[in-house]
Amino acid sequence: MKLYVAPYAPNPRRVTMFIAEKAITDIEVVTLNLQAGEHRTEDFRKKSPLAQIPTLELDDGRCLTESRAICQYLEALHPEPNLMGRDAFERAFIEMWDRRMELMFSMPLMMWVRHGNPVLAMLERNQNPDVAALNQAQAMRMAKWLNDELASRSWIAGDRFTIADITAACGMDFAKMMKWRPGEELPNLQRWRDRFAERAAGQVAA
Ligand SMILES: N[C@@H](CCC(=O)N[C@@H](CS)C(=O)NCC(=O)O)C(=O)O
Repeated sequence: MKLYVAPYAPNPRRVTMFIAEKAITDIEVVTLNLQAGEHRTEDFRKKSPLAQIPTLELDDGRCLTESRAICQYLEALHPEPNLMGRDAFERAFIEMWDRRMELMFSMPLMMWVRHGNPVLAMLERNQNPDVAALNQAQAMRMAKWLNDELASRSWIAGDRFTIADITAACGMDFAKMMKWRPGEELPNLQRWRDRFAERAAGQVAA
């Protein structure tokens, strides 16, 4: 199988962190240059019609996009260590947290960066400072809430590491491009990120 990624791109990193936690070694990683538009070629659109990465290409040529769908596929192929839940309740509980982290935390952080950092103007062609500000405010509200949640547990979805931690960390690390980190203002969130750094997923470069 081949996984298409790009440096600094948070959604592909969600999958490479997932792969690192599972210690999967048989996936070839192919790095695209987004600045050069390598994901927008006619050839690549046959694999990923929306011209997005990550894209996982199976050995028989079938392709999956959407980072969470790719993770779900890999979880089925490599059930241990479990990152997405074992029984009906736990699977739904982890998905609940993962969706919160994706839609209410990482997405606003990413939109803040995409609309607020001039380096990304070639990807986000209609950069809008108001969109950046709205998303920054939403992300900061969520960061504060998450900081309070993490006062009483080690990981986002409970007492063990899951995909929800990976999803949150990808968004958070991308926001370094806006020079944001939780730091002393949000100490529980910072401690969670420091714990994350000690794991296999924490070794995956941005
Ligand atoms: N919902 C998708 C989002 C994928 C996505 O936005 N990928 C970005 C890189 S992080 C991309 O391909 N951007 C290309 C572009 O904006 O032209 C997922 O989770 O995989």
